[in-house]
Amino acid sequence: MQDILDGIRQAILAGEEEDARRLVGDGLEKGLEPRRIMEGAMMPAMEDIGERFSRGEAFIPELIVAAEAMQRGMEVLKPHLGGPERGSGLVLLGTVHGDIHSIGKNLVRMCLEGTGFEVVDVGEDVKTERFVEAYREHRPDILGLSALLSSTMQRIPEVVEAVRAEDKAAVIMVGGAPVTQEFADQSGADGYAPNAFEAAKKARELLG
Ligand code: B12
Repeated sequence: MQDILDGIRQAILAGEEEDARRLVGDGLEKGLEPRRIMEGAMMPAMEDIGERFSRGEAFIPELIVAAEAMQRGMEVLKPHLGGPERGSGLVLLGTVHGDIHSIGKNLVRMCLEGTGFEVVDVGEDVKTERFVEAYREHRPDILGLSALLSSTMQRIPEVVEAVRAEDKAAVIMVGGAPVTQEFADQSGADGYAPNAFEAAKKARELLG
């Protein structure tokens, strides 16, 4: 099994979309748990490429092809993340203004959908006013905010405040690589989760 995990990791790093898709399928067929594929191969690949980028050994085009290979693998994984429950609640989800990172948010969406939540995904680079408008329109049970840059995470408290002005009782969950429990608390959010699996658990917990 380790060879399949290594293969998936290599395929994502090299931006080989077809290999990523095929190997994720092979792993599932051979009985690998979706969570193990995610945490043992796909997420480490993105961490690797991120570290190479920080060291100046990888550049934006490599990040983009790796991200695309990751998305292809995720498409294969998605139907296998499903749980039997339905009707858990509605989550409005988006990445904050100035931030175009989508992979983590999409993964959170998949895990929420897989565990019975309905998700309205407002996309990336979402202005604070747009979050408020969408909140007013959909009246979700939970608002989920994603931020991947230390600069854009500063938008989180702003969105929390604006949405709470619309609805004092809004339940807000936040996440993204630079976001911590401490930052979530300081921002006035109700919940934080470090990854998509924990996000689905946290959403359930927040709704009691
Ligand atoms: C892929 C990538 C890109 C791709 C994004 C493609 C896409 N469609 O998403 C591209 C090439 C476009 C990109 C661009 C940039 N990037 Co970039 N990128 C990454 C990279 C390599 C991986 C991110 C990722 O997808 N991770 C995998 C997912 C699964 O993990 P995740 O996003 O953390 O999400 C998980 C959790 O955080 C959590 N979560 C996420 N959202 C939410 C929401 C809720 C509600 C909850 C509960 C949980 C939760 O669950 C998720 C799933 O488990 C990271 C490095 C890294 N290791 O993170 C850099 C990184 C985030 N990028 C970085 C930078 C600097 C940039 C650029 C500024 C580069 C540039 N000079 O142009 C631009 C910014 C563009 C912009 N305005 O947003 C830096 C950020 C540094 C910082 N702390 O501010 C990083 C850390 C790289 C580095 N080491 O320097 N990037």
